Formats: sequence, structure tokens, C-alpha cells
Amino acid sequence: MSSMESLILQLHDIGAVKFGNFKLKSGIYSPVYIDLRLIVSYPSLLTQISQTLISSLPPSATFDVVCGVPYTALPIATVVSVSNNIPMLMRRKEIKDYGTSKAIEGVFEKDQTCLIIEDLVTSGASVLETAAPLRSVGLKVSDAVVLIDRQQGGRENLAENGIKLHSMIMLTDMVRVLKEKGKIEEGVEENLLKFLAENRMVSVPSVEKPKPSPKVLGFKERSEISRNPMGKKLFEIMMKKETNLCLAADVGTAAELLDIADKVGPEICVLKTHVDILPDFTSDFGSKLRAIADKHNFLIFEDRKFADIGNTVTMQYEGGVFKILEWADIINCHIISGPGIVDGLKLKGLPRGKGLLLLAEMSSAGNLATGDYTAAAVKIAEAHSDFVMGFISVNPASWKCGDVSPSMIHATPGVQMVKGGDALGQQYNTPHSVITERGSDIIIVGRGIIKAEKPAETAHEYRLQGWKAYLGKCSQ
Ligand code: 5BU
Repeated sequence: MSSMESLILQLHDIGAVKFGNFKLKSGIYSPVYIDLRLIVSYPSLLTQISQTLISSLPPSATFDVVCGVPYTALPIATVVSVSNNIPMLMRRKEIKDYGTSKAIEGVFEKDQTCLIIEDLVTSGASVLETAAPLRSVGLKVSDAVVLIDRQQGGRENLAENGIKLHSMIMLTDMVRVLKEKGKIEEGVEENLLKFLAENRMVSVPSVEKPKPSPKVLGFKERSEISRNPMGKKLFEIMMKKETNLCLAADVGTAAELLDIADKVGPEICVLKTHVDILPDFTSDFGSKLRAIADKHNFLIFEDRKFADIGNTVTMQYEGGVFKILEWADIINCHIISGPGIVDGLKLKGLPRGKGLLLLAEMSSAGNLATGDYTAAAVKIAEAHSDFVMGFISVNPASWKCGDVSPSMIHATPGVQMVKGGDALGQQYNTPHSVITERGSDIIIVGRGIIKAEKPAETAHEYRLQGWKAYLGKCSQ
């Protein structure tokens, strides 16, 4: 019997792998449940797992330190560290607000390489949550090793984020071995294969590849042909700060918004607001946000999504309680009402050097901004390129409406470190996919940053990913 088969049988014997109908954290039902927390009670099995993990790695996976994903993989990483004399780091899940408040504990040097150790990978989200703080303190993370791979998209999601996953046991192999050894009943294997086919958390092959382009123009060249002053300014900020990250600051109050704007300011080129969600909005909100924007050199984008006739939007832009025209550098609008909406907004915005993004596509499932609608947005933008600086896009690389002027900037919402969605139709793609495969310029990230334990550190990680993807695209 191979060491892998022996491990699989032992895991089954101790009850770490169960078959039935189990409700998972995500709400879906799974025919298999794996609980590796038990292994701490079986020291010789824990040692065997740790040794096999390291010996299963290819020689190309070199590293200076190891770090386990909290909590279940921590004992595995500890045994790997002790038995192979490799220093270990620990990532804190909860960061203390006293003492050193460090996210990574242990001694390391910048540019050292860290191998991530995980017990079980499903979508890869937990590995990415550990990779982000490791990368933000200057460590390199290029490989992760996992005891069991549930084969539900983790490998693809991690690869998109520059991490190669080495899986010791694939779930399908585990079930095959258990079937061969008579440990599971008829039908369990078929059931599992059906479940895996229906519950992949990634669909990488469906992502359209960008059209091959002879040369991707950089932001510098594009800034030179931009006709809209705010578009030009945005290209310049992106180059100067080396960031194509826009924060969607959808927090609960104006006070929180100003606070996060100051903390995340150094990482972003644009801060996006929904000013009508702020219960404590006061007339000095705009000037306060402007001061922070000037301090950190980012632009303010009010995601107002104007949609009315030209005459009405001039009033909505300039007047009311919010007086958006006074403080927002960039606004956006639907084109459902026809080009008159752009004329209306331009009347107010152009004399003040502002810019407009047209909603050419949306990120939510089932939205109607597709095909001819997207093509119509491109036409309107061309006719108003003095004021229209670009688009809200989702997959501009797939547009079939001819060449879009490179002076136009594409900004894409629906971005998180892991492909997926929320319960209300939002759909997420990774920074790499959005910039490289889908041909966008700016990643718009909301909950991926504002709900993170440390928003500024997480924003830094999104910025690195977004910028790396941009540089990669330019060097193709
Ligand atoms: P999220 O938390 O990263 O899902 O936030 C996305 C933000 O982008 C949020 O403010 C939305 O209103 C905004 N958004 C979007 O998600 N999809 C769209 O098509 C457009 C805007 Br347009």
C-alpha cells in the first residue's frame, strides 16, 4: 500500500472524512464532510502528514519560511517546521489593538519566500487571506501545499493570484481509494463526482481571452491622447502613484468614509462614493473629502448613475442637498435616456474640468447592458470625448463594436481576490482577470477592502495585484 493510501485510510478510520448529506457554511449540501481538526489527537498521523506534505513538493518549490493557515493547519505547519528545521511564521486571525498589533508573528527578512501550508482547500479563499498579510510585509508567496484539495476551484483561483497549489490528496482520489478498499457504499463516488461538477467555484475556461493586440499602449501614451482633462489627470495619478485601484467606500457614515479615505488614500487613484447612503451627510462633507483627496492625490468619483433626461440631470448634478458638482471630479450615467443626458451633464461639468464615465456594462447578474447597448455607449463616448473620459466596463476585451479609443479609461466593479458573488447578484472577478483577460484599466473594490480586518493592508495587496497585472499586460 502506498503512503498516500495509508494516509487516506487512517483519515477515514479516525472519522476525519464522513459521507452523507452535510450542510456547509455556504448553505449548500455536500455528500462529503472533512474535519481535519481531529488530527491533533493522533500525533503519529500528524507527523506522517507533515512529512508527506514536504516530500510531495517538487524541487521547484523553494522557500525560506513556512506559514500555516489558521487554525487547523497550524499544528501541521509546526511539525513541518520542527522536523525539517525550517523557521515558521504565524498569521494572526484577530489583530490585537494593543501591543505590537502585528498581523505576522515571527522573524523574517523582506523578499524571503514563504510556503503556505493548508489542511483543506475549497475555493482557495483562506490561503489568499493568509497570503495577503504575508505579501504586505514584503514576503514572497508563490507556492501553497494542501493536504486535501476539494477540487472546487481553489487551484485556479490561487493560480490567478500567482500561487501554485500543490495538493497531496485530491478528493476524487480519496474517494476512489476508499471505494477500492470497500470503505464506502455503492453510489457514493458517483454522487461526489456529480456534486463536484455542479459546485465548482470558478469557471476559468468560460472567461473570454482578450483579442490579440499588436501593442498595448501604456497609461503615459494614453494620457497624451486624452481629450478630457480629468481623464488625463487620472492617467497621470495612476502612473505617479503606481496604482490602478479605486476604493468603493460604501461604509455606514460620512465619518467612517472620511476615516477610511485617509487610511487607504496612499493606495488608490480614485475613491468612489455613494453619497446618498450617508446618514450624517453635511454640506461640508465635500470640502473635507477634497482635503483628504488632495493630501493623498486621488480623484473623487460619485457613483450617482444619473439616468434622466438632459434637463433634469443638470439640476440633479448641481443642486439638491448633495451639490455633487462642487466636490466630485468624476460622475457616471446610464445611457438609457439617449445622448441628451451627456449633453446635460457636460453643460455643467465640462467648464469645471470634470469627467464622465458611461455605464457600458454592469457587474450584476442578468443586467441588460450588453451587446448593442454597450456598442451605443461607445458611440456616444466617441461623439463626446471632450467630456466622456471612459466607461464602467466588465469585459471590454470581448466588445465587438470595433476599436475603442485608447484615450478611454475602463473601470470595473465586481472585484475580489476570489472569483464568486454575493447573495444579491453581484459577480466578482479577480484583479488579474479583470486587468489582463478582460482588458480593463481600473479595479473597483468595495467589500473586499472595507470588510477586511485591516483595510489599508488589504488595499495595498489589491494595489500590488492590480498594478502587477497592468505591467504584465504592457510587457506582453
Ligand atoms: P463591492 O462591495 O466590491 O461589491 O462593491 C462594488 C461597488 O461598485 C458598489 O459601490 C456598487 O454600487 C458599484 N457597482 C457595481 O458593483 N456594479 C456596477 O455595475 C456598477 C457599480 Br455601475
